[in-house]
Amino acid sequence: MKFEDKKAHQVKSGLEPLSSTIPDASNAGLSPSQQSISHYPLEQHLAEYKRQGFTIFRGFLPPERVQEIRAICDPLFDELMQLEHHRNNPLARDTIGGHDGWQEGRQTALGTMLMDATVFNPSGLLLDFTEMLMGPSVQHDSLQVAGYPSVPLAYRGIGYGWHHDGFNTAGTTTKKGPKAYTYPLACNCLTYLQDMTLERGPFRCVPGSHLDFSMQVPLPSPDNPAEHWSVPGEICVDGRAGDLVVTHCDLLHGSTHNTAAGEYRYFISEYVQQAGLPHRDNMDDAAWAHWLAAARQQEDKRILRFFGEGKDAYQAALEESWRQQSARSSSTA
Ligand SMILES: O=C(O)CCC(=O)C(=O)O
Repeated sequence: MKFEDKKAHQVKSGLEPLSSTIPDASNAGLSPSQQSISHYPLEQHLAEYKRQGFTIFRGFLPPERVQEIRAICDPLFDELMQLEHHRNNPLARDTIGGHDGWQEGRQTALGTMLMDATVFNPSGLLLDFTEMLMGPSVQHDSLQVAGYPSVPLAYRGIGYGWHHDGFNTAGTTTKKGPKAYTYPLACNCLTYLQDMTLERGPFRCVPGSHLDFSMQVPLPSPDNPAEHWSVPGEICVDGRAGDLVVTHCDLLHGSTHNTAAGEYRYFISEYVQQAGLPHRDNMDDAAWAHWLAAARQQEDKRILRFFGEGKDAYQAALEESWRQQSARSSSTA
């Protein structure tokens, strides 16, 4: 199939406001700063997340914060896009931070700003919600900002880059068919920095694919090259500037090409995982060293745990329960 014919496989329903599938409910239980972000309680976000494999928190970042971040990222991505590998592949995205770290000069300040905007957001939502998803022991894995260059208009509305995220179970079995809900070992907290119109390239996913082992990443073929994938059941998510989308690592998801002329497509990715798993970022990164130092001083177990330190009551209780279980099984052996 030629690229032109592929357009017939684009998402038919366009941008679907997924949050409207959740009935209105009292936002009792949310703190005042959380209430300005969500109109329903965290339990309902959790129910939505379990059903769909993701949930959206509208207006997680205020517009001035979004602008501040974009004003810093624009020149940084201008420089990155000059690099040789972009000349050879003008469709490719690039990232700042993540496994390369935030140590380098002016990027450290950006890393601090992004950590402040997301994990240390005044609403506290990111930590509260990821703890709800994975139990109270969550830790940082990787923080980065991804930027996608604008590509020719012929790519408008075309999805690509389908994948499951790190620590998914989908890639570790040959099973097909329904899968019971299991809590994520990791989840991506994606904060969008633009209104994700079809031109700018909305987040794409197959809702419910985290509950189905049949939902595998489509393989590229000469008829279906990697940059033009489309997947049955896919939808576009109508993310707006400042919205936070939290995904399950088993959700099949991807991107849409950015065809907004002269604009980068951006998002912040804060990848959060179960404490104790191998993590990609350096926990001592200069960009968040002051939070770690303050947590050590104040013996703030939650933040110490988030940065990979600190044995607390929760871990001690797990170890005690493990000890009791092993004692029981050896006495019955
Ligand atoms: O491009 C997007 O909107 C999603 C990004 C993504 O899938 C990822 O960073 O894992």
